Amino acid sequence: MMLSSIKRPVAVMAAAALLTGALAGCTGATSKTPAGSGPENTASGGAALVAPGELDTHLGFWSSGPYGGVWVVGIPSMRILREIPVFEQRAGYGWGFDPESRKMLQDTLPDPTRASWGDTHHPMLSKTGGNYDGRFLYINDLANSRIAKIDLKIFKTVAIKRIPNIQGVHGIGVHADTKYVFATGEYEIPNHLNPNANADNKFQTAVTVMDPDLNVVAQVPIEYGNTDIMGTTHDGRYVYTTVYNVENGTVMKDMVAAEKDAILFIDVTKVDSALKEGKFKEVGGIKILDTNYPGLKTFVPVGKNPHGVDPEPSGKYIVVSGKLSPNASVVDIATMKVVKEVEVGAGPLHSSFDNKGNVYTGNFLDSNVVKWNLADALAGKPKEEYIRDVQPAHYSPGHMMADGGGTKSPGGKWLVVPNKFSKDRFVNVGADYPENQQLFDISGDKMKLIMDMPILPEPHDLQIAPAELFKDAIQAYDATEAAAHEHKIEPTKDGETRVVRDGNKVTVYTTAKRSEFGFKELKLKKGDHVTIYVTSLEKTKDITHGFALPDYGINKALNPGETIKMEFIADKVGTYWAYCTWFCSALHLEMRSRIIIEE
Ligand code: K7E
Ligand code: CUA
Ligand code: CA
Repeated sequence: MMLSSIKRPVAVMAAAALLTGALAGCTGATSKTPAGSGPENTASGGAALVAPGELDTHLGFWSSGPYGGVWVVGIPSMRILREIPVFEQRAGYGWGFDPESRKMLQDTLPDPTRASWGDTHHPMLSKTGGNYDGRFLYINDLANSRIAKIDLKIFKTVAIKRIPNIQGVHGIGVHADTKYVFATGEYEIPNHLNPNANADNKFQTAVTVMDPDLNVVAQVPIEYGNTDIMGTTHDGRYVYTTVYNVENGTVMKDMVAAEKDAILFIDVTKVDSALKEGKFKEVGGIKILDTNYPGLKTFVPVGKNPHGVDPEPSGKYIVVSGKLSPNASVVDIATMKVVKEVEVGAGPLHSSFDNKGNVYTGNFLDSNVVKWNLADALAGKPKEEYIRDVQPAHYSPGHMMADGGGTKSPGGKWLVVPNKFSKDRFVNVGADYPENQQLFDISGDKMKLIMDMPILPEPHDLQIAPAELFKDAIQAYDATEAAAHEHKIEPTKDGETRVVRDGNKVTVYTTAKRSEFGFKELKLKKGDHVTIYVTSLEKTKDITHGFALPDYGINKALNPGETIKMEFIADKVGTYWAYCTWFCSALHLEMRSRIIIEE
C-alpha cells in the first residue's frame, strides 16, 4: 500500500474512485494505489477530502423517513456523526426510557400504550432574515401528525406536539425569522372541523400556524383534498404549499383527473390581522381562521399533481416541480402567476439552488440531476442554453439539497442527492438494499460526483449549513446549572448521595464519575415510588456515562455535567443491578450499583 499517498480514509477513496470511474484516470500519477487517486485527483481538486483528523466544513441534517429521527452527517466526508432521536425510542442515547422523553413520545400518540414511531420527511432549520441561524431544527412526523423541535445547542429533541384537526403532517415551513412554524395536512378528513365553525362546512384539511415552541396559534381551513410540500418566502410574507388533490379524490385515479392543481399562498400578515380582529372561531381551543378573510388565501393554478416548491435565493420566484409533467413551473411571488414552464426532464420532484443563479432539479423518472440557469430559462433561451449540465443519479432521486439551498444565501459548493434506490451500487446484502445518497461538487461549470454513500432506509430530505454555525453547541454541561435549571434540584456534590424518604416516595440524589455511581447500594421497600437524579461529575468532554436499570425499563445516557432523572415503582422484590451503559473507562464494567428491594 502506498500509504504515503493516501490522504483520506481508504474506504472513501475506494468508493469514490470506483463509483466515479473517472477519478482513477484523472492524472494517472498514482496508478499503483488501488484507489488510484490522491487528493489532487478528485473532482473538486482536493477540497472534498477530509483526512483522518480533519474536520468537515458543513453539517447536514437528514430526515430518516420511517427511521423516525434525524441523522447528522459531516459534509463533505459524508461521515455520520450522530443521530438525534426524535419520534422513536433509541437505546443508545436512552431516548424514550426516562419519564421526560417517554412522556414526550407517548403523550403525542393517538394511543399512548403503543410503541412510538415516526415517518420524518422534512427537516427545517430555523432562520433569521431568510438565512439559517443554527438555533433549532424542526421536523415532521407524517405517520402520527406530529412535529418536533430540536435544540441545536444540545442536539436534542426538546418538544414534540401532535397537531389537531388534520391527518398526516407532511410539509413544514419555517418563517424567514422563525416567528412561526407552519405545517400542512396531507390527507383529507371531510368536514372534520366543527360544522359550526364555517358555514359551508366543506373543509378537508387545514394549514396550521404554530409559534416557535410549536403551540398552535391558528389553523386555516382548506377546501381541497390535501396540502403537500411547503415553503416560505424570504421576506416572511407568505407560506405556500402544493395542493395536488383539488379533485378531493379518494383514489389515485380521481386525484389525477383534473388538468390543473394548485399552489396555495397564505399571507402571513393576514393571519396576524385576522387574529387581531377576532376573525376566527374557537373549536376545541384552536383558533380556526375565517377562511373568507380577504387576502388570506390565494390559489394559483399549476400543472397537475405538483410536488416540490422551492424558493430561489433572490426571493422573487418559486420553482414548482411538475412530478407528472416534464416541467418545472416558475411562479412569480409578486404576481402569483406562473411566468415560465421550464422543460427539465421526466418526473421532476424537488429543486435546490446555488449562488450563481442555477437550479438543480432532480428527475425521478429520468434518474438524473439537471442543472439549469433560471435567468436564461426566464429569458426564453433554448433548452440547450438554459440547461447547463445533466448528471445521472443512482437511482431515482427524490429531494436534493445544496448547502444553504432553501435560503437567501446558498453556498454553491455541495449538492447532496438522496436517492430512492441503489440497485447495483453496493455489494448484495439480501432483498433489502441500502439507499444511496450521492455528493456532488457544484462549484464548477459541471457537477462532479464525489461520493456514493449507502445509508439505512431512508435518506429522505436534508438541510446543509456551515459547521461554523453550530460552534456554540455545548460539549459539556455545567453540572450546577444543569441540575438547578433543568430539574430544579440542589446539585449533588462529589461523594454525596442523598436519599429522601416521604412515606413511600423516595428521592435519590446521586452522581456518576469514572467509574462508579455515588451510591454503592440502595435499599428500597416494595411499593416505593422512586425518583433518581444522577449528576455526572465529569468535566472532560466526550466522557459519557449511562444509567440503566433494565428490570425497571430504565436506560439513559448521561453527558458530562448533565443531570438525568429517572422514575420507577419498586414493585418486584429482589436484587437488581444498575449499570453504566457507555464505555467510559477500563473499569466500565465495574461501574454498577446494587438496588435491593425488600418486602
Ligand atoms: Cu419530501 Cu418525499 Cu415527503 Cu418529495 S416528499 S420525494
Ligand atoms: Cu460509566 Cu461506563
Ligand atoms: Ca390532482
